[in-house]
Amino acid sequence: MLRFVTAGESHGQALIAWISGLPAGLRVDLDFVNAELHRRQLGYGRGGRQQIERDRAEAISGIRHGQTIGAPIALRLENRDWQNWEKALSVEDSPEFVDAKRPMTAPRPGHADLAGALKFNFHDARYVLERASARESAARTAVGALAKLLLSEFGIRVLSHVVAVGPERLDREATWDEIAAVCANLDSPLRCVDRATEAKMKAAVDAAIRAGDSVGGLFEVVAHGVPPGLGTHAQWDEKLDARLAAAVMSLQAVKAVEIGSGVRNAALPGSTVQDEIGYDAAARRFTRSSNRAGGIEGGMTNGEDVIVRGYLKPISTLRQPLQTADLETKKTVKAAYERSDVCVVPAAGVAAEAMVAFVLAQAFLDKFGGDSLSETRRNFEGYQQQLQQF
Ligand code: EPS
Repeated sequence: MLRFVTAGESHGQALIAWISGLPAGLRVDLDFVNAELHRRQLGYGRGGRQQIERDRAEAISGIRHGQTIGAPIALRLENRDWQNWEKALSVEDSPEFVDAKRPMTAPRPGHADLAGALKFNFHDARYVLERASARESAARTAVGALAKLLLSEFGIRVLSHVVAVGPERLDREATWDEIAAVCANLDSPLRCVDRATEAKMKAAVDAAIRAGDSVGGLFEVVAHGVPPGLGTHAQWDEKLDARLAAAVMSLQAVKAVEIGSGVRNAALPGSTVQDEIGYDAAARRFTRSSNRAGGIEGGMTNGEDVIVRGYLKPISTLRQPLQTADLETKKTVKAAYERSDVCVVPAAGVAAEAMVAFVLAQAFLDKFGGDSLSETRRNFEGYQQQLQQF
């Protein structure tokens, strides 16, 4: 069973990811993992933190001589900012550090601050916000890179692009080649496939910066080369669309998830939203005239690209803060402001690629199994033959 958990606080010593269930014999290129971490750090509208961090994953178990060994993998990502927080967040309750604490008692509307303070009975939201921070998505990105390495052994790639920032929106579909090209271009400010739209998106970020505000948006994750038959229609909690939605929804600031053009389809006649079926005799495969289903029908992949969209609320840390109530005095005050991002849509897209890749890798191993990669490959090839002979 493929699974992972993470540990770590935004300004603590490090982020940790623990991954179990990858087959033995998978080549692990840590440069690829680190390149993914770098991609997550990019994007126009990020805060000062990304100038401090140089995210890199160190493997401390489960990978030997460049490959997985069938043992749990632990990854460690150092927080460079820790050196500025060692006293404020010291592990020991040392009296000499009492004054160094940085309590936060003015909860930001929209952040985990108030709900977490009530739940854990803290009159200081510091511990809550430290763990709730989207910094945690760096650990997930490292996990997702391992999932991508597994998937790429079978010709599956997972990438993303930005469809909307604030009110500015790409008004057409992007092709796989366009998405691959914009992902390869690390200088692209917002990873949008259309230059003119991207310029408008950038202006929307600038306007938010000027106003002390923040902007949300929409990213689209696309998995290319996915075979039909991952996931199942048989049980609610095994349906692949449900698992993908939960995985992407679990990312910080994501408030809605869409598969394919699900949201738009709801308003259209049934005859106009399905993807008609054909057959390519030469390639011996079924074809589709469109992909509005986002590659999933009945909770199973259908052989088309898997398309998952995530809608991000504008992040809740505002330089012009909203009204809140102090956790101690209960008096009306302005919400706390800490250094923050103004726009995180491209970064969230990279973290969402990781989540989609992980869920697809899970579904892939559910179907093909294998304790070693060669065993997984045998099972996969047998299925490919079955599809060819169908
Ligand atoms: C983040 C690091 C954090 C935040 C952001 C995500 O760094 P810091 O709080 O030190 O500036 O920029 O987290 C949030 C948006 C949030 O609301 O907590 C990162 O590495 O992605």
